[in-house]
Amino acid sequence: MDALLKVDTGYSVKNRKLKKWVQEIAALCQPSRVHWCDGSDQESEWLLNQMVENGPLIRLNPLKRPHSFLARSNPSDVARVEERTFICCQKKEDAGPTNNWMDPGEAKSTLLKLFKGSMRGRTLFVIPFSMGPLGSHIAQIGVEISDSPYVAASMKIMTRMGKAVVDQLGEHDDFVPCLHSVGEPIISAKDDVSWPCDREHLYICHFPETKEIWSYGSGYGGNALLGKKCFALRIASTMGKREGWLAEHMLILGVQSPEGEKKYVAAAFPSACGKTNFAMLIPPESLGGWKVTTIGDDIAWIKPKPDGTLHAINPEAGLFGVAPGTSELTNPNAIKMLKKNCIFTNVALTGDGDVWWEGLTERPPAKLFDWQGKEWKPGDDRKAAHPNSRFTVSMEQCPSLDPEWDNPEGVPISAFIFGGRRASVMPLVLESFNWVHGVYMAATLGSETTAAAAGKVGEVRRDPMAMLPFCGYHMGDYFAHWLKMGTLIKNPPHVFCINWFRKDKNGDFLWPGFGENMRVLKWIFGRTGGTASAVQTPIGWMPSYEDLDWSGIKFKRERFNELMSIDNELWPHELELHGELFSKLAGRLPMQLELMREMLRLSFVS
Ligand code: O2Y
Ligand code: MN
Repeated sequence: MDALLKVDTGYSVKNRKLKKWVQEIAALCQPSRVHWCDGSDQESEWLLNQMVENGPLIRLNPLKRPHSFLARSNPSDVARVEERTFICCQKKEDAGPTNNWMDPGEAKSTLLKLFKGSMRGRTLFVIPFSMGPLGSHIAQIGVEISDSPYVAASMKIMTRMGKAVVDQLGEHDDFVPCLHSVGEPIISAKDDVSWPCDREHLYICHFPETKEIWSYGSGYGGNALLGKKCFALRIASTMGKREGWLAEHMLILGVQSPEGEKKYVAAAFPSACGKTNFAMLIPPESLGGWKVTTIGDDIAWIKPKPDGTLHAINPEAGLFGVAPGTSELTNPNAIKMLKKNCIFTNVALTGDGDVWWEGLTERPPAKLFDWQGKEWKPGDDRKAAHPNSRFTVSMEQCPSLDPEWDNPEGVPISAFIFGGRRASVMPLVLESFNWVHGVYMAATLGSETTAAAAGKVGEVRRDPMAMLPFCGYHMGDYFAHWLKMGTLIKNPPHVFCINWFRKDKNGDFLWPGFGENMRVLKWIFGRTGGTASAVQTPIGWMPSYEDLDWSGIKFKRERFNELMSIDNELWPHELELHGELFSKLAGRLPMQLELMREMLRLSFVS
């Protein structure tokens, strides 16, 4: 390594593979300094202070929002970029038709040219992190190299990060190297900008066969915090397939009955369908003492135990939640969680140094600075906060945090819930007939696109298991893996589909949602214990009006019937659409799913 390069280890690193990799990357990227993150609070202060001094952070008013910060990104670097996300495996067909593919050799030679000298003038941060409780048999270790202090500070919140991870790794070779550069070297002092990025050469590349991640050009969220979508979903899903476990885009929550019986469920919803709200649900008091506790809001790693049960951990240690729409009404626990120690990104700034976003209050403050720092007033024809603006906050600040959230053994899963946003067709709740049918329901999950998502508004996008952008291999093989998992477990969890978003003919939502979702969760809880009744329909088991607990609200039977109705004309069309997804996967689609579609189709033939 260059003798002039300042290396700030601060602690001893024995791992030869890790040291060698860091040296090679430093030689390639040519940073001015190398800093090995220790994960301490002092280090975090140092990172945050330097970002307040040089951008991109603004310190918020400590009286309003203690120890919290606002980051403003480059206006072109505001979200995950699916078009520039690649699975780089040897054979294109192993990535499947739902992923972008690049040949690994070609990806590396393209990216090596970009990484060469990409960190000039910057500090290279070595960020050791554990996905999952340190030392858990379900957890995995990664090391991210990044030239972004925003990434280093965020990884401290989002993962278990620092020296303890290097100690845990010892001399083992088993870590996932995650290389990241924002791609904007500082050649002379005037070149530095507060949010560097290189949108013209954006690549988020995953190498599942060698378990590596290379990300270039973006400093935002899922593109840059590589422990999250890149490792914990895309790479981990391929590891799970090889090793017999599941890496899923699922929240995990605990449900406790008034009698003290506790169960855990894992739920998958596509992005922007209210996962964080559901993970922190506050049950209505009228239901009499039900409690919901939170293990995680986005990702679950799920492994079979020798006794045939499935146990899950949340591999993350923080939330990177979407701000717009989060309010005292929709998610009071999140509002409490955000009172201090947060990094907000691309929300609006109030005149008195606090944050605001659409939906936080019924009426916006009279004067704001929008997410780009421009003056903004109510009635202006643009949003004050970016629709994908975010908060980064530690799980430990969650008021509904489950006492088992950090248990290295994970928690036992009694039910899987899959949900999309559907104005019609899908009833409020549905239980599968069996595991294969459950996998079918999950595989054909669809959701209508919103303004924030890709596609025309209202178009149904098939999002199998809510994993469309996150499965690191062929979707047909992924379905086969789910089917196989059912055979490895003694009592597979019950599988449910939910839809909070069904509308009436006037376009109004039929279901109140939020805390009232507890009524559905209570039925699901009862079904897993064999205490709740259901009626059989052509598409699964459903509650009758009497099977849901209506204490404390007036919800008319006719409205319930509309919410649960199965339209004999829409369903055959829906099954045709499932067929469109399946034909894309032809050749690798498990036969059981095609047979299940045929069986469902026949039940609608009169
Ligand atoms: O746009 C981004 O980079 C964030 S995307 C995200 C963040 C947290 C949880 N889920 C998601 C998602 O897209 O599913
Ligand atoms: Mn997500």
